[in-house]
Amino acid sequence: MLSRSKSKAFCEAKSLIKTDYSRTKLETKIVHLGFGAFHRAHQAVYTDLANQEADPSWGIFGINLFRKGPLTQSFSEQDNLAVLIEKGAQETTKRLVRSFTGAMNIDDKGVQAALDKLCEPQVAIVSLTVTEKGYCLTPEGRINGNNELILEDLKHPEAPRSAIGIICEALRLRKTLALPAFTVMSCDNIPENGRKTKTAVVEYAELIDPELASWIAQEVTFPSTMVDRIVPAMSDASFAQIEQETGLSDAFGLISETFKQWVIEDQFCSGRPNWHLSGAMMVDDVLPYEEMKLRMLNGSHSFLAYVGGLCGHDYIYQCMQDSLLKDITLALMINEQAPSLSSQLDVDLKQYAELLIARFSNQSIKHQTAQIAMDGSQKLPPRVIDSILTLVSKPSYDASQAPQTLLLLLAAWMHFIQGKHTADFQLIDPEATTLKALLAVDNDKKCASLLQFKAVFSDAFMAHQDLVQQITHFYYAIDQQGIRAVLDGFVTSTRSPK
Ligand code: NAI
Ligand code: CS2
Repeated sequence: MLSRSKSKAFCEAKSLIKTDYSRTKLETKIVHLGFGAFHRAHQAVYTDLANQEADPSWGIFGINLFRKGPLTQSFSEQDNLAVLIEKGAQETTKRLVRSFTGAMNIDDKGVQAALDKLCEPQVAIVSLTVTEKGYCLTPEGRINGNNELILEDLKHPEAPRSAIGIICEALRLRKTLALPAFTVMSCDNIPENGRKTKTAVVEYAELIDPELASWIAQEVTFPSTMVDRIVPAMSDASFAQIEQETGLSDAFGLISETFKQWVIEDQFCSGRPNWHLSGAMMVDDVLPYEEMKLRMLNGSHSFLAYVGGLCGHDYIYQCMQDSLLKDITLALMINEQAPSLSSQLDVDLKQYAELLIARFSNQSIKHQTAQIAMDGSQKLPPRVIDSILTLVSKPSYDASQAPQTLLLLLAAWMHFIQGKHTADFQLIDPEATTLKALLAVDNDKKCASLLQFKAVFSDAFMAHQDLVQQITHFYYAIDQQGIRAVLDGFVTSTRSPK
């Protein structure tokens, strides 16, 4: 039942900026898998603003694959409206996001309800923010036939649990029903996210029905995207802040930074919203943007999560108040990540790095280092290992120029996952069992043992003995002297940014 008073309060709240197109025109043309914080503060906003400019029919229905709770009912009770507060260093914008048509948890409603939604004829796009692990890929970017969810889905593909299995089954049903295909658009922080999603879906389909796999390969488009906006997980304090700043209580409310960026490969087999009118860049090749953002922004985030976390910083903005960490982070971006980028964009990378430091310094954004530290096994290869391997493969590389900060990051991660820096540590990583098994050795063997973890330390990486020695050196330096002493000595050997 729709609670009129709640949606009325949302619509009448004077403090909120609102689009004013008629929501009766909204149709569920986008189904989003992974109805988490990021999607609701990023793609949903671009879609809301695009609807305002032209063709307000692009509604989004959100589906959570693994989350229990009264979501479906409580979201509809507020007429599928949500508050978003955008905070810059000085300025604040409070908006109402109006582009949703509904939402559900599969754990509450069952997978058939999700498949029914995906098979509505007008659905044109299925987008995803299911975290890196949600794609069930091997480190080489192929479908992981040993992944628990994939193994289960292959036993009964008509009742899938993985995002890949659900997309494939929905496409199979649409093919059978002679409905048009939909575009599958990943919005996760994965390099070449479109190409990788296509590989996952097509390779999974091949295991079930090779003819379906060919149909998908021909009919479905998988655009790559670069997505950017810092949207921390909500806490009791941030929900209370929304209530205090707007007078509205919203279990779906969010606080994000003001900055947002979206670069999209323009390949949509069944149409798309007018995102180009709401600030998204439609391009032929997203890879240079993805690489720049993943290595410079996300790589620095991971550095701050592990090194900052070991230093005792709970939030990213606190890391930026630590002038040594801030200087090293800027040097990491300019001296190590920027030279690792494979193609040049018309972007001043020094200015880009400085903008990132300013964004990280925003004290209104309570982004926990512990949140970014999660799932390191998935995040380190594209953010750190790929950069290192690019740098060492350059003809001009000599071992005296090893990317020290990236190697320190890896050594810090090896300590971080042991949790000695904090009382209530929980290792959150899809590879936690393997990592814990590798750590179940005597203290003096832990470093060598973790270096056998192939998902991060690939054969290509381990072939560089100088890198392995440097990580080992940093590992023992942190062990014996503590992270602070290592950082103090470290800055003198870091070239200052040019
Ligand atoms: P969140 O925790 O609010 O939501 C995560 C969503 O992923 C939930 O719906 C959850 O049910 C789903 N999920 C988790 N594991 C899954 C699996 N194995 N299979 C299918 N679904 C799964 O997180 P948030 O903030 O929405 O971030 C999600 C992703 O969005 C990130 O991992 C990242 O790739 C991307 N992103 C996030 C940004 C941020 O600042 N929060 C910014 C840029 C990208
Ligand atoms: C972060 C990202 O959680 C993480 O790993 O690095 O979610 C980061 O906040 C976004 O990519 C910013 O766009």
